[in-house]
Amino acid sequence: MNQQLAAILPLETLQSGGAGPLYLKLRQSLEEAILSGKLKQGDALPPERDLADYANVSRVTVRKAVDDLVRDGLLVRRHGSGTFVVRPVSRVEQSLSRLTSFTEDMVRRGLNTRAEWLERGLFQPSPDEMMTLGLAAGALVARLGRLRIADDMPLAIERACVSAEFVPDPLAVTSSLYSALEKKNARPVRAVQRISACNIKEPDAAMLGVSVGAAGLSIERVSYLSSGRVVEFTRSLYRGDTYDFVAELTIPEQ
Ligand code: 16G
Repeated sequence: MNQQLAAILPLETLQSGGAGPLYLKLRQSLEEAILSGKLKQGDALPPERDLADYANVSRVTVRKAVDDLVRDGLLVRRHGSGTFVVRPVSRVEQSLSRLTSFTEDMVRRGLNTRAEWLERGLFQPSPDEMMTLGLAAGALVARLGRLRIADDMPLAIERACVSAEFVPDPLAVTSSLYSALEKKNARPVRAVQRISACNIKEPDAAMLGVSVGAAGLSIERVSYLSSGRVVEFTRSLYRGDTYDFVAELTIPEQ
């Protein structure tokens, strides 16, 4: 364990720097290890006890350094499983005036996307889905729930519902929902989006790799075909530390 720790936190760095609180030195060394990639996204931090023994400091000092890094979003504590490294994120700017898909947005930024499927199939619609999608009695709804990941960073959890008429075989949707809709001539041309602030709870926090209570954006998008018919009703949860939604404002014509 000591050899492993020495590779991550060289003792010289920890002991250098003259006076100053011990926890700050430890915090700095840990931060350096994360930013330089010695500790990678998803890596578990060695147990507090081992860190305290290795650095010859008290466990209270270790806890204080770790608390600081959790607060700054570089580490996340998972109940019962330990403390893990979160890669520092560069924020994504998302225009609020263009109706684009997640895949298109990420491709434009040169990021690779993938999804972990949480739900994908045809279901009896809930009263909410029936009303929003304007489904006739007996019609089915396709539900597509995904954890959306860009360059290995989980960014959002999206749960889309679409009438089965437009997505009759949800298992055939392997990447972009919008390109699947396009093939059916049902790509939306207009959408209304509602964004509200929230604190991310479990199990979503674990999936997104953030601390419980971290800031999130809860988004509902209702998208329409040119005929005025609703084609998509999607509820998403975005990480608050990765997204800036940007809207262009103009003076209304007199
Ligand atoms: C975006 C939309 C979501 C849509 C998805 C399609 C927001 C908040 N949400 O993530 O409503 O279903 O794109 O993406 O922008 P896809 O074509 O890559 O599956």
